[in-house]
Amino acid sequence: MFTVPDLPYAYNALEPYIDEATMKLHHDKHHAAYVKNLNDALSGHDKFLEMPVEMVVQKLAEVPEAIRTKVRNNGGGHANHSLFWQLLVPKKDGMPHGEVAKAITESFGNFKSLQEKFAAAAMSRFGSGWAWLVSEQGRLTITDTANQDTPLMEGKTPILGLDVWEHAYYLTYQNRRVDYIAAWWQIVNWEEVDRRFLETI
Ligand code: MN3
Repeated sequence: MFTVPDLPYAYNALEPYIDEATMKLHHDKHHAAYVKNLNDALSGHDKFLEMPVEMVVQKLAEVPEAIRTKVRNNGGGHANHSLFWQLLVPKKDGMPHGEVAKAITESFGNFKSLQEKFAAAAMSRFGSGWAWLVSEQGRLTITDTANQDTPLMEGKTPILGLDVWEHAYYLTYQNRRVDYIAAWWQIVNWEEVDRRFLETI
């Protein structure tokens, strides 16, 4: 059985960048629904219920076809949101540091260039999905996925991800996804990004 992890901070800790009502809805309703639907879909499939969700989404080909789409959508939703909460932190300096900061300079020239390319991916994702920073043995690339798909499904390791479903930002930012993206940079947990980056090299 899968469970919704607690947030590592208070619901209002990310204000004014992400508001308390959005965090409550997003964590307690949206994320909880993915977990419930995943458990329902995998009921009786103990092999998958005992795996970490990150492994389930890497083994979709082994999931019975009748439930595969449900597991893809809801397993992806659970994996993505579990990661997303950890990648946020009450505002610090908003700058990458550590080894990942060096890798950003190597891969993109500078942090601003990464931000521009990442925002372009997040803005061009039509409808619902995610933008990602992926590390392949230390080489950083930007990608985006539809719905609740994750780079894990392609054997890649996401070290930073941004939820661009409207439920992630609509209460504060309405249709202004670009403003949400700009605000989100202020609360990225770069220590956690660096920790995940170090595991890929
Ligand atoms: Mn979401």
